[in-house]
Amino acid sequence: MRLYQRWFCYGVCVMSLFSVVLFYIYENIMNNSSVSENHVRHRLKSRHDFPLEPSLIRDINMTPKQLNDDDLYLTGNNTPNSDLFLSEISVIRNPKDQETRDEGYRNYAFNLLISNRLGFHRRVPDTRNILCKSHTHSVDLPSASIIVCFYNEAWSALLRTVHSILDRTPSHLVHEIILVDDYSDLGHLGTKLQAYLTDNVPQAHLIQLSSRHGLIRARIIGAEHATGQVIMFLDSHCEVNQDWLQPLLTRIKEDRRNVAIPVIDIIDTDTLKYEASPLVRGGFNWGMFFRWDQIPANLLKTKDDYIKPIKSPTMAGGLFAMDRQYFIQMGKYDPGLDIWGGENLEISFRVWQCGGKLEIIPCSRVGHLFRKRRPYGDPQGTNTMTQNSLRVVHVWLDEYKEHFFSIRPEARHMSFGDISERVELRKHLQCQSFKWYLENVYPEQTLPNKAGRGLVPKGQRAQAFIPQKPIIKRKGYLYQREFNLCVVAAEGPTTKRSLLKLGSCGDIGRAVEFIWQETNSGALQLGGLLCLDYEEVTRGQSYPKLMKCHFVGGSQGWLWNKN
Ligand code: LR7
Ligand code: MN
Repeated sequence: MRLYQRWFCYGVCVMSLFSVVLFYIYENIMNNSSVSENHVRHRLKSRHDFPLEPSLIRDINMTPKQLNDDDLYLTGNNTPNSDLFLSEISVIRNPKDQETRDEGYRNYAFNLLISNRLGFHRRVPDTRNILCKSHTHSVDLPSASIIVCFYNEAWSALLRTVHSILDRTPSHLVHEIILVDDYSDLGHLGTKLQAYLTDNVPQAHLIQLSSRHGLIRARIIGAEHATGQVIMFLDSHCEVNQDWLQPLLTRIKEDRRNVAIPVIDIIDTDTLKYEASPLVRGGFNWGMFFRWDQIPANLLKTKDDYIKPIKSPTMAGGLFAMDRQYFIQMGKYDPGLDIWGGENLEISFRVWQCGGKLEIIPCSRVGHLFRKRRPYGDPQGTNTMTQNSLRVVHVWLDEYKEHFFSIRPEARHMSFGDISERVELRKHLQCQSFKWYLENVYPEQTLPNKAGRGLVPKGQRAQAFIPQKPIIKRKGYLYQREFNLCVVAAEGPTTKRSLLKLGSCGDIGRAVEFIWQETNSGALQLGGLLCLDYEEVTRGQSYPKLMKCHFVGGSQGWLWNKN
């Protein structure tokens, strides 16, 4: 009996090794299969011979339509989003490059040298869940007026936003692009921009405001000029992803009271790398700051739950689609909100309390440059965020505004202007109480502790989702005893997108890079570095790969199968 068991075990081991070998053979065949793919790959290689000149880079980015295999174009080593490519185009070759880079950080808070060298067109990785990729969209969708407000935005970032829309949106869905210049004082945004748009982007209207309005009133003005059935707001440093608009429009067509929000991917301010964000939703803290929350586990049970609309208590603010008439009927924005901040929570509370819904649409993804500081102030030098928050709490929070004051006692006696019209609007729309909102929309929200400490974040800037601190449940090797092999990273534990293989376990007891940590979110983290992720997809075939950890489950949540 024992002998039988042993032979059985050998059999299983040999079979599994065999399948690993088969898997690699398959990979190799896939990588060398068709003549056209080889041709593309060869061409890419020869065209990317280093050092790269900016003109050449733009040329590469201008020609994606000639390529047959999108995925190949996007997953190679020298694609416009690869580490290698981005580090090559970050090279400073002369004092002028250095100047561009410094000026960029000073005026725009990101790496302008890379942004300029990327040009107006770049392919970005398709970060959608694989289930989204087979969706077909109705041909009969409302078209959108896409509204982009900007103040002193970098030329290349602004025009990459515009061109990404044109490059990746079916043209019949772009009713118009409305650019609202909020009284910028940078030379390139005046007549030069108008001339560029006239020649190259006939769908665009440029509205130049004659004084600084701040992003909220600028958006109201943009929306008042719009004539499309839907309005879609974007920040002026975004890159939209594949089929981003259709899922948003679909949801609004289903019910005009749905306010549809894309997943906001991250464009890194230093490298300009486009990276997928994990699926999270919007919340807030009692200091009236927006924050990202994990999605409650009971909403993400099946595979399909990851692509269905997800109700979100709040929105980050900058990127959303709304039926235009509904936007007007719901009171647009509070025009008393100045320059920056607070309008995101205001519109979130208002929509929920007055009969609408905020939904994050996982199949729609848009990249946003998350800056570490805001590179502009407001003309009066006041703190608009606090004043704006005061207007929001006084109109929408009822008795819960005391929680805000317990954290911000100094705000209690600050002025916030006349809010009577907004109070009237709330009555007119017959909106629910804030208590109703907390109980029905955001039951996960907790009330501040008595001391009220620790709830006001240090900065007031928009942030990408900050990964949770993992709790490690256990650590160990993934060990194959008979052959003394371990599950290891095929390309090493520090290489992003590395696949796995069975390999040497190294120096057992010492080699940290062979140790897997299992966390409370179900993550499997190798060597304390990258996590096993199944979202990344190559040409229709999906294998788990090592990716940056986010510790929110989803594509990095693993279960043990006892068998
Ligand atoms: O006075 C101004 N006039 C403007 O037109 C100030 C800004 N703007 C423009 C600006 O050029 C940009 O296009 O308004 C847009 C937003 O300003 P950012 O990019 O400085 O804001 P942000 O990305 O730091 O801030 C987030 O929160 C803001 C609160 O008022 C707005 O809602 C932003 O749109 C919002 N951005 C996002 O939601 C993107 C995801 C960020 C997160 C989390
Ligand atoms: Mn922004």
